[in-house]
Amino acid sequence: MLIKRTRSWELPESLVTPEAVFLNRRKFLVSSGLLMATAALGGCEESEEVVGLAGKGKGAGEDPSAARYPVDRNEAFTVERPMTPEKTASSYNNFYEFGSHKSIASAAQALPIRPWEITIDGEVEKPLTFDIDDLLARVPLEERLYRLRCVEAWAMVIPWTGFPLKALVDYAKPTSKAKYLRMETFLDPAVATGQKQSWYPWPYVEGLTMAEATNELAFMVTGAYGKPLLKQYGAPLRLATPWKYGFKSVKSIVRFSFVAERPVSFWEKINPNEYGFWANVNPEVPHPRWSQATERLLPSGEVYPTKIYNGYGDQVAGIYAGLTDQKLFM
Ligand SMILES: Nc1nc2c(c(=O)[nH]1)N[C@H]1C(S)=C(S)[C@@H](COP(=O)(O)O)O[C@H]1N2
Ligand SMILES: [Mo]
Repeated sequence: MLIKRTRSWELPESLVTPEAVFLNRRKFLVSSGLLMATAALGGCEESEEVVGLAGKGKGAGEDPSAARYPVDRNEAFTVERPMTPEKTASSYNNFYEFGSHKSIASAAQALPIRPWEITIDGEVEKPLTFDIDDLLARVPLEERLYRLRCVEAWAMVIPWTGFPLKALVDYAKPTSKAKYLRMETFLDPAVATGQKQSWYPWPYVEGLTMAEATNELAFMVTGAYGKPLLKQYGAPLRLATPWKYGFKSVKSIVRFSFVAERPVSFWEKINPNEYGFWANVNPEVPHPRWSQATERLLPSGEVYPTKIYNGYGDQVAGIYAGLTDQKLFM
């Protein structure tokens, strides 16, 4: 099916509010009969397919937030290294829900990312549940170039789109009892076959202290490479904490819980001797089974010395002053 589009909803960001983008897009769908077709099909997955036929292409086109991308880069967050090609970043992933190897991108396409409800609960003034598109329609987005350093000693440089996690914390209104933020990935073994492996403690859980969660570097990611997040990156919402090993950057989040007790994360449950709560990058603290002194930048494999806090010490070292009794680097 070929559809001629007027593209009135693709006006530059500066000329329209996000809400107007959505309304115009809806109008477009009605006038072309697509919305009725979608309604008749009755499901979100079908509507993704219908929109995909309108020519946006796989990945970007199926996502109702596509019209918000690309956004301006915040040049305050940049990296003195070459950006990883999109082809590499989108085909070499850790996402154990879809397999314990790096080639999970095609398996991850089974994840339905609409509707996507997010719950905020625990020590907050009022628990909330909202839809990802309600959030995306309201929150200002920016692009940041961030390092990504996996505990396995490979590294990338990725242009993430998103917003500071602090904005979500402020919106949630945590009480004074909240000491940690616990984040949880979806649980759906029917689509994520890795979750059928019952020896893993599903769902994937990660946590930050409130000081970490409200640090300017802690970033909620909604997109990458100028497009809505592809499923393999953890669509529609994942974390980026670039001063920590990559496993802290939990994917496909459905729940944010403000809690008094330190959460035990997925990898910490599996092997507390190798993966701790803090997981800050440090060249001088080896993993029990390998050195962290250097890292391989993908795809070239070029070897660079690892930097303390992955090069972000100026922004985050202050968080850890006084925490001398903690294993901050594992
Ligand atoms: N839910 C979930 N989140 C996850 C993982 C995972 O397996 N499941 N892997 C982590 C690890 S080890 C890394 S290095 C990064 C990888 O992110 P990327 O695939 O976007 O590069 O995601 C992290 N977040
Ligand atoms: Mo990782």
